[in-house]
Amino acid sequence: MKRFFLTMCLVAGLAASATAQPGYVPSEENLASRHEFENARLGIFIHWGIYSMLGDGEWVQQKQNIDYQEYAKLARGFYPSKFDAGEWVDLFKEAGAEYITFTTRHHDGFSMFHTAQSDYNIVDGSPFGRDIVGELAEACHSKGMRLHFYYSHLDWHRTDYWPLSERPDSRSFNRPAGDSTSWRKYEDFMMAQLKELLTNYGKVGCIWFDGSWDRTTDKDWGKQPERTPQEWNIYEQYELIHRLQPGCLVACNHHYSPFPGEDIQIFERDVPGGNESGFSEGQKVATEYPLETCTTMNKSWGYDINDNNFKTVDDIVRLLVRTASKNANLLMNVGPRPDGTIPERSAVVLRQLGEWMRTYGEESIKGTEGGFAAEEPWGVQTRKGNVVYVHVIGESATITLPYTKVKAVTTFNGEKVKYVKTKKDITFDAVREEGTPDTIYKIVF
Ligand code: FHN
Repeated sequence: MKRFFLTMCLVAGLAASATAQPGYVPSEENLASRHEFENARLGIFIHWGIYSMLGDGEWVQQKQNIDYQEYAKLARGFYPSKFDAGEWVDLFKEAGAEYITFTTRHHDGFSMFHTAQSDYNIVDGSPFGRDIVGELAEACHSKGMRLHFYYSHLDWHRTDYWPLSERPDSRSFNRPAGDSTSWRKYEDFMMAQLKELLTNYGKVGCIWFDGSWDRTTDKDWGKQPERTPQEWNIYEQYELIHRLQPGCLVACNHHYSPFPGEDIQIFERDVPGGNESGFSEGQKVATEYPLETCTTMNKSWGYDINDNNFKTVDDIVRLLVRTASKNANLLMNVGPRPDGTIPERSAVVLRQLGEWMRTYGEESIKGTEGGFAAEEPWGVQTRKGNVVYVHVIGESATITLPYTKVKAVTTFNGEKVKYVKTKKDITFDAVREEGTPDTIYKIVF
């Protein structure tokens, strides 16, 4: 009887997971990666490619409607003489980041890694001739930084991609139209590149897809999510990734809830549940997946010489605290210059963030879970073990929280704080100290 009961539970469990993720059950290794990922809480996004030479962001080809062959000539002048993968990784480690997500190939189609699938790549197509992804991988692996790869689904360079986009605003950039076999060729190209990325660079923490919105049968742009994946052969891609590296997480920035086979949910420029960016409308926050919010340090992803709208370290700390309180990682972007250096404003802010992380973030952000309560005007909460961290990032306030069995309320440094206890809650004065982005109190159970 007991065995029958166990079998039924197992069958019911499999059925439930089959409904949620048809054909995909994450491996033990994958679940362990998800767990590691969730503990990280801070990653660095790097948008870097030949577009950085024009200093007008990674969409410059689209913005300025540049002929595809003319744009491709940028590659012949790309020589980032100051690029030093080790220096980058040291800086990102100093900031407190646990992983980096690098644009191996953005929408412009130029591969920042050595690929045998096309000469339009950093080794065969630029005078620099060095495999940037390879050097980053080596630096990451030797310095203990996890490495994630951004990979664009859409492509503004290849002729076998055009005219596959169905967006009304899409452009040919003067490409001749592909023939009827084009799509299959393009799919094969992506599969072969993914295989290279997953076999030539050691352990990969995540493949982070982007750009799938360019080709969809969903003419309402977002109202029929179930129709999107078939357009991109994503299930075959996801299967390949999980087969080659079972621990590699699959992410896709399609702005919907995760599709089967994906391992994390992404929010672009939004704390999960919010929709300030306009990208997150209708995107339900999944409870069964790790979450990630990606955002820019100024307003641009790729290097933009005129964009001085940099966030301050206080802005970033508050954002990090808010994302952590929603169980999400923050993936903070930098857009390196064409010479391979990280813009000073970004580097300075990252170092300041690192100081904050070492003092407060290691304990109250990394390895924490979100708070039990929603965001309040005064701030948010995170928790770890027997401690709830109260982050006062807004106005000082007298706050009442529904906690019982409280042993103590203290400042971050452990000084006792007076509180009033009732049978159902505690109340204390949460004061935000002048000059700090976040004053932290601990509730110890
Ligand atoms: O078009 C891209 C953009 O250039 C950038 O890479 C961001 C990062 O999330 N994603 C796309 C827009 O959704």
